[in-house]
Amino acid sequence: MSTAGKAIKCKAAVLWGVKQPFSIEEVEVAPPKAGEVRIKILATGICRTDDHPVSGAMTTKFPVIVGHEAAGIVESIGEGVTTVKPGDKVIPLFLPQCGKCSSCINPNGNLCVKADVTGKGVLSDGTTRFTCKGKPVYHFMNTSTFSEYTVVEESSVAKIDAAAPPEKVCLIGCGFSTGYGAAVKTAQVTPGSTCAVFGLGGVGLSVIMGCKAAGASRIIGIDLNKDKFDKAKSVGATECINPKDYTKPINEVLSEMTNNSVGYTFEVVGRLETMIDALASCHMSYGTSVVVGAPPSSKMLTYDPMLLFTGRTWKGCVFGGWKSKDDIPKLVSDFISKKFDLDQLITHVLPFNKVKEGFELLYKGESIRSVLLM
Ligand code: PAD
Ligand code: ZN
Ligand code: ZN
Repeated sequence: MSTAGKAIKCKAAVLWGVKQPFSIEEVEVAPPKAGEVRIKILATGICRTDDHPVSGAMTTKFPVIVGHEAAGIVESIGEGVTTVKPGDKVIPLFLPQCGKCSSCINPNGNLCVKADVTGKGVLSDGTTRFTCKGKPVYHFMNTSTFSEYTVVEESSVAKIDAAAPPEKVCLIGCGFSTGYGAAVKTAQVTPGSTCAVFGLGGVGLSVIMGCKAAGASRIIGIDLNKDKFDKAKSVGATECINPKDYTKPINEVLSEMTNNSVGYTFEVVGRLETMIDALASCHMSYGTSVVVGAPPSSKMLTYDPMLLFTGRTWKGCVFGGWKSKDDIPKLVSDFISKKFDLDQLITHVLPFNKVKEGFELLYKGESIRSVLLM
């Protein structure tokens, strides 16, 4: 029996407040309104950004359904939707691409005005499509994929190759593309260059994969957890260091290690201190540093402007600089044609109801990416 046009009751991981545990609840998912798409989620990865509403690092309305790195199948569409149809395999886009705003129109922009950067938690008409125990439940980053069904706007969904394995390509919805794009698109790492990557989680390892693909000859991984080093080396790091092993500032350590030749640095932790460390670690005259880690909400940072005056370039990117709706289908095709490997990033595969265990693995530093199967 078709579910189109009707509310669907299904399981979702609901967060009722800051520092509360995920609670698997029965939720009601309303049918998509005009311009919206209801998706049956098949697989969803756990990204550090999903923890930010839990820890309070990111402002969100509660109750909320987080999750933003997923793959699924279109269940039904609202009036006027033309770019996807029921049965299409898709990736929800936490960074939408409306195609009309100034970022979307400019070839170098990607931060679409439709992105929910302030944590509004509602769709364009100001309401939510989820209810639980009679209360509205808010959306997260236009996606809310920790649910068997979700509703997104047409600008927040990309059709992908039907042959793509959802339990792998879900990573293209965030972590992989964010890191890989930061290297190949935002920094535009050049062949033969030296790169340093601060933070060796799923996103940092994807930066390393991007640096390698761009032909960097030296890629130095930096993390406080040395258990991350083997994996970093297997995806392309040429060496790894732990700042705790040195008394000198890390920029001096890197400068000595490389005869002062670090062309590109990437902050993939999300801490103010490492943002400055990464900036100071790239070459004073020709270096480029990219902020990839999500900055903590409402925190300011002070730095010596001499770091920029001398010639460094300081950049940031959301979703690796990709235009989501255009570029995700291409990245999925590149994965299918084996241009990169996602298996290295997936350390755990768990059933959806083990979402809490998935986060425990992230907190203990034991996982790179855990993928939840619905
Ligand atoms: P993760 O928690 O799996 O990895 C972070 C790594 O940083 C861990 O290995 C830590 O041990 C390491 N670390 C912690 N403190 C330090 C330190 N002081 N020095 C060096 N290493 C340290 O996270 P992730 O890889 O899923 O995400 C990384 C960041 O990227 C995080 O802030 C997340 O919110 C952000 C992100 N941004 C975007 C975007 O579009 N810009 C997308 C996805 C994720
Ligand atoms: Zn993410
Ligand atoms: Zn736009």
